[in-house]
This record gives sequence, structure tokens and C-alpha cells, in this order.
Amino acid sequence: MEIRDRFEKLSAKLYGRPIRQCTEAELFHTLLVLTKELIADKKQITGERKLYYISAEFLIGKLLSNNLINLGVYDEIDSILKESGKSLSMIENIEPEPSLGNGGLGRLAACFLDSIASLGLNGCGVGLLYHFGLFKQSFHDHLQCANKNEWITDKSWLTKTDLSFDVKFGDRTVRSTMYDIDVVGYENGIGKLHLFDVNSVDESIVGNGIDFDKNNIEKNLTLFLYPDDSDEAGHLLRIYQQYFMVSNAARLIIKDMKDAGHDLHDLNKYAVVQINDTHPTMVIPELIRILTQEEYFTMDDAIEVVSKTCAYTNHTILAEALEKWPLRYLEKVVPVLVPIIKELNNRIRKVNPDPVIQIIDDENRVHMAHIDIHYGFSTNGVAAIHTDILKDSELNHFYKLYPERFNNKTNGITFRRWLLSCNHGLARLLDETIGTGYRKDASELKKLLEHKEDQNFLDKLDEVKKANKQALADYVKKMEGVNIDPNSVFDVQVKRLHEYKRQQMNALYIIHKYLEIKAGKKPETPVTCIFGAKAAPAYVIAKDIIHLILVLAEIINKDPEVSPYLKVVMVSNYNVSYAEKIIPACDISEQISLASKEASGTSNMKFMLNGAITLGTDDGANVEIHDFVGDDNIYIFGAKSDEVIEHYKKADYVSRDIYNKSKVVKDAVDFIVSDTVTKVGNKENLERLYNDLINKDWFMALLDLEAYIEKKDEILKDYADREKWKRMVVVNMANAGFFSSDRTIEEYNRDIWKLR
Ligand code: F55
Repeated sequence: MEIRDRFEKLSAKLYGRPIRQCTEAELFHTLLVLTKELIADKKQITGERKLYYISAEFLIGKLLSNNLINLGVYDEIDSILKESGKSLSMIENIEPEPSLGNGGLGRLAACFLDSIASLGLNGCGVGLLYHFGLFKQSFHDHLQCANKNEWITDKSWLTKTDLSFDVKFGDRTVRSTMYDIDVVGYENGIGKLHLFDVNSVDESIVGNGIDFDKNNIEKNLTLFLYPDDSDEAGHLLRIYQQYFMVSNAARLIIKDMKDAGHDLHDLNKYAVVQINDTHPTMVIPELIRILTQEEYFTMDDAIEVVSKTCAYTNHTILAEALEKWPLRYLEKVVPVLVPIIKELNNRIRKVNPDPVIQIIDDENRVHMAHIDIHYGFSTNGVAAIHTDILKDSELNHFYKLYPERFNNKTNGITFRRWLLSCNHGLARLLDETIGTGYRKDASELKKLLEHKEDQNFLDKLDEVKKANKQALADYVKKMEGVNIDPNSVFDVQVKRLHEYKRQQMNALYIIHKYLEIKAGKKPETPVTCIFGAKAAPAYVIAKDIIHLILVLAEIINKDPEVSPYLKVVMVSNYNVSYAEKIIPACDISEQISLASKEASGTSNMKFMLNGAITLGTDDGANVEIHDFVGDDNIYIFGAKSDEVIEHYKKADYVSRDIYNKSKVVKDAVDFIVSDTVTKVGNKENLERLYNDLINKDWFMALLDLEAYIEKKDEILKDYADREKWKRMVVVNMANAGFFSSDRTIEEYNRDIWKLR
């Protein structure tokens, strides 16, 4: 039967009405059922050897459009709906977003699942079924509020399976159930994301905000995604979550092996486990425990086979982000793992007593990354500079021990979501210009270079951007109630709020511009500064930075002298769906982390692919983008990573010296606590931020502020040269192919997973 007939029959069956008489909610449900049927018609990806990508986060975003695209029926459904006077984009709005991740790490895992299935590789994701995704953000009195974020309804992509395990903690036993979400490969078979839930979970213990009884593990285990914070009371719950995740993963792996009739001594031949950051690290001692205690392995054999099965990806060099659990926490939550972890620790200590590489340190903290590196066969960083820093400094002691285990896998993004699905106008123009081959082979984007001087193409490209900017302006008006001018430059910084990402430096630029305009220096090109960022609820200074930006927005947007030249918007509840609207509309991509601190970044890739120019530091994947596009097509400023690392080593950075020496810096920083600002905002928040900047500034915003102002003024000036700008856009898009997650996954498979 044709899609059209199936669609009509289904709406008749479910709602007794033809498509044109259905509501959007009814059509969403009908399409959900239809898509599931189409998925059921496809083949499941299989293979002898299987990858288990274990991750505490899979920030998958809405699935309807992507599934339709990957099934190859998007255009058909779109036109059927149009003929019935309906719009697919309105129907998409009905789908709640599964925000099952904090940011880059979780979104990377989702892009990887898409690429794994699209390449036909036999791999699955394993994680947790959080009932509430990352909190919904709202603003009140220019302050962030965190609200619960429900996403599971009776009409969702989840399928309950009959797989269930007992998970034994030190003080209780719980039972799990596995739920599946199908991962549709682009013109390929179907993969799986397995999410484990605890059967005794109870959503009713959550109030209106995101507060709940942290001690009631049976009821709260899978309620919330950990908001990447430093909330002390949350640590034990986090360890319960992690063990619940890996215990289920280990059971699943062993079951798959046994079902396939394999000898567990060949585990490493048939299974490979990718540990996404240290959150799933306990899978190593858990597998060893099961093999020794239930499968009669000797400790030597178990350690050997598990070590050959597990590989680890590091996503950060920030010391405070590397998990170190107090041994007494593990003794309480997972006492069964403690003797195993001690054994792993003793084996290292015996041959190499160097304190910096021990698993259990002299304060009895368990360094999770050290378990992964000693007892895994691969450790990878996520961008070239990041891997170099791991090898040369952060993990140098380990690199000297195991040089062959270290490798780089520069991150990537799936072009299905971040181009085909979020930017239809651009995808259509690319189809017309270079053919559709780039959809399967991203390196074909290179062909765009032949069109760098093609005026007709350049103008069309500009029109696509204009339309996307208009669409974003309409959306921002609807969601935030703010008018932004689509003819202004859209300067965008969207990412988690963190001091190292330096949204505060961007805010200081805005202050600088405001002061210039007030002093009569009007910029040639009006600019709209767009922010999207959530701060971890316990991260005080991050919330102060949000406060500053919201207060600046209020002051600037309401000032008739300034707002024709400068506007500031911080969108509320930035998430994957919002990103899909913002990124296609961006002109300037802000990637301004302190050099050495951003492991890779992935929004930088999404922006270049969608025709934005990077304003950034030589950090993370910016370095590789820079290499590809060359000096003339990117704006790089600020201290280099060696210089920054030197400052930390010597502890010689004094932000107050910069503040005292530079009038530009001093004026911008002082403005934070000026009457103009404290009249609108809270003194307490603003003074805390001000004091932090002049007394600490751990991520050196003041160090790079002058260079940033200079570079940003240069890029804004260049924007006015429209022809030059359009050519830069082409060069960036043409070089984006390398940053496809298909390339990244091919490399993981070639060097680590070896699935084919
Ligand atoms: C989440 C929870 C905890 Cl406990 C710690 C960290 C995180 C998290 O979200 N990390 C994260 O997103 N890291 C980012 O990973 C990206 C993918 O590799 C990188 O591009 C980015 O540089 C890095 O910060």
C-alpha cells in the first residue's frame, strides 16, 4: 500500500476522520503510529560482533521529523499534509522533546546513534529512562528558575520490553525494565537505544519545581537526569543511578552473549563497550564481578577479557569534572564492587606506586577515569588539541605507561538532523547546486568550492539565511516577546552556562558596545546578541552571569538610543528544538572558551555547516575548523592553550592587574555594579560576579577581553562587505564535511570497535 493510503486509513481507524479534519495532536499520533509501522517493515541491523555504547545521557531531541527523513518519506508526508491544509512543522510542535542530556556529551551520543545505524553498524545505546529530562528553564525577576520537564506520554517512541533484571545495592534490591527506542538509520536498517527504568519509580513524589526526597531510592532512581552540578546530597543518588545503569548493561551483554551461544571467555571477540565519560565506569568492576562470582572465571581471566572489551572516551580536562567518588559512598551503595575495585587498585600499586596513577588515592577517593585507563584497551579524546593535552599534560603519566592505548576521535554531528531536518531551505539549495550525494557522503560538500564565485548561488544562499533569520525573529517574538531585526547581524552563543565557556566575556563586550553607543559612537551594522544557556541549579556564579545578561537585555532593549544598534536576547529553555531554529539563522558563531578548556565543542560544527562564521579561540575543534578553512575564513583571537596552561602551572594570572591597566576592561567590569545596572538587577548577584572577575577570574575572561573586542569589531565590520562574507560562508560549508559524525564513527569503528 502507498504511504498516502496508509496514512489516510490510519487516521480513519484512530480518529474516524480524514487527515484534513484531524487536529494537530491527532495527526502527530497518527504519524507516530505510521512511522512505527514503517520502522517495523525495515530490517534490524545485526552482526557477529556488537557495540554497547553506554552513556548516562542521550540527548536525542524530537524524533518525528528525523525518523521521516531517515526513512526517506519526509517529503511525501509533507506534501500529503500540505494538500490537506496541514503543516508538518506545526505537528512537530506537538511532540515533547526528550531532553535526556545536559549538553554536548549527551547530544554527541545521540548523533553517534544516528551514524551507527546509518552506517549499518551493529551497535546499540544503553542508558537510563529519566522520567523528567533536563529541567525546563524560565526566567523570573531576571533569574533562572528550574521547572520539571515531563516528556513521557502514552503516545511516545518508547516500547516496553519484557526484559527485566534485579539490581542489588548494599541496602536494597530493585527491579528494572528495559524500554527501547528505535534508531532509524538513514536509508539503512534499524538500531536500538535501550533505556532502563526502575519498576518502583514514583513520579508523584516530585513537587512543582524539581525538588524531591533524595533518600527514597526505589521511587526516585530514574526520576531525574543529573544536572551536572556540585549538589552534595545528589552524589549518592548519582552513584545509585550509575550502578543501576551499568548493572543492567552488564546483564544485557551477558544475556546477549549466552543467547548467541558464545563462550564468555570470548567476550572481547563478540562485544565491545564504549564508556562515555566516566559515568558508566563501574561497568568494568561489575563485569569482572559477574564473571568471577557467577561464571567461575579466575580473577586474572576476568580482568583480562573485560580489559580487552572496554574502551573509554574522555570529554573534559577540568579537574572538578573528573569523577572521584569517596570510597565510603561506594561502600554504602555498591559494597559488592568495593573488593573488586580494591583488587584493581592493588594490582596497579604493586607494580607502580606512583601516587598520580592510583585508582584509590590517599584520601580514599576512587578516581573513576583511572579505572578506565588501566583496565580498558583504548582511551580517546574528542578533538586533536584535547587529545594532545591529555597526552602531554593531564594524563601524561598514563600516556607514558600505555602510549598505544591513547587515540583521538574528533567529534562530529549528524547532518541528517543538523542540516537536512533543521534547514530545509539550505538542503534544497545544496541539492540543486551540487546534487544529493553529500547526503550520504558529507565530503562531497567540497564541491561547493566550485561555486564560490557563482553570483546566482551566492545570492540564493543569502536568501536562505534571510528567510531563516526571519523565521527565528518570528519565533523569538512568539516565545520571548522580544522584537529582533532580521536585518541585523545575528551573533549567537548557545551552550551550557559555564565560566570556562565565557558567556561573561561576551556580556562584557556588550557592555563595552553599550558604553560606546551612549558616548555617541554608533556602530555601522546593527547587531543582535542571542544567548541560550542553562546553568546547573547549584552553580551560583553561572546563575549570576545569566542574571547579568538578562538585566543587560532589559536595559539595552528598552533604551531607544541604543536598541537600534544593539539588541540582546537570552532565550528561555534553550534545548535541541530551539537549537534547530537558532543555528540555521546564525551569522556569527561564538566559540570563545578559554583555550585548552573546551574539549571539542560541537555547536561550532553545526554553525559552520549552516553558514555561520566562527569567532573563537584556538580551542577544541575550533583548531581543526581553523586548519580547514584557513586564516581568511575564521576569526581567531586570544591566548593560546600553552600560554594558558603556563599561567595555571605558575599560578601567575592576576585579573586585577589587567583590570587596573586597561581602561576598556575597567569600564566594562565597573559597569556591572553601576547604578544603571543595580537599579534593574540584584546587587547581591551583580557584586558577587564583579568581585569574582577582579579577584579570581579563574577562566581568564579579562585576559582575552581586549583581543575579543578587537576581533569582534573586525568581524562585524567585515559583515558589511556582503560579497566577501558570502564567500567565507561557502568556504565554511564546503569544509564542514569532515565534521560529520559518520566520519567520526567510521574512525571509532576502524580503530576501536572493529565491527566489520
Ligand atoms: C554531564 C554530566 C557530568 Cl557529571 C559531567 C559532564 C557532563 C557534560 O554534559 N559534559 C559535556 O557535555 N562535555 C562536552 O562533551 C562534548 C562532546 O564530546 C564536547 O564537545 C565538549 O567540549 C564537552 O564540554
